[in-house]
Amino acid sequence: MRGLYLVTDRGLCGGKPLEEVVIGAVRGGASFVQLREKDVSTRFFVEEAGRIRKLLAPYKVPLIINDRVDVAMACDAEGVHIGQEDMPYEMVRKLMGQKAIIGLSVETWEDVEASQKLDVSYIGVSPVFATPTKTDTKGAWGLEGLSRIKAFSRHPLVAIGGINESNVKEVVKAGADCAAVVSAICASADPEAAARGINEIINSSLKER
Ligand code: TZP
Ligand code: MG
Repeated sequence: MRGLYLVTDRGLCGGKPLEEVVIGAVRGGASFVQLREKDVSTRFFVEEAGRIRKLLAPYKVPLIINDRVDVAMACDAEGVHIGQEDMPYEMVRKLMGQKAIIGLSVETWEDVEASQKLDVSYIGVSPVFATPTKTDTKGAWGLEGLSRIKAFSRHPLVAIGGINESNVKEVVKAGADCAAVVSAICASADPEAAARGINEIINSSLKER
């Protein structure tokens, strides 16, 4: 897991269709797309996931579904992202199979320690910086917390929370393998240009590391 990781938020897309934002982000260089839906029906979610999976297939970009293992399985998504209160990792692995990408959010040091016993595909360091996009979080890790996790963890790190073009270099330098971004792409008038700008910084910073 390396590079730019788009997490969607339809509420932040303004008038733009979500599909347009996703395609723009991928053309701009996003390597992973997580479909995150909090307020849609299951029917809508599975239909949308199926459409986005088809959209991503020619680009070979994996689709990761937030929270919902059933939706991921129903639309044959490559992965699922779970939080500490979602279905436990072992159950998700059993349902999704060995090849699936399974990401787990870590919000406390105890979460980081516990994750070392699990064969997750990555841990989501959440949030690195406080962000209005998600406010039900437990305090921000900051760059210091991220470095501390990098030194300790055997898993790839996906950093999320308040990341944009102005700070992504520091985030990668502190240890993120992937930077996950919501508003800096979804709320941009030009998601492709926004993704390209951030992705170029991620790639150059990874090379310098
Ligand atoms: N999980 C932790 S922070 C966050 C999520 C989904 C939102 C990040 O949004 P933004 O707009 O990139 O700060
Ligand atoms: Mg969740």
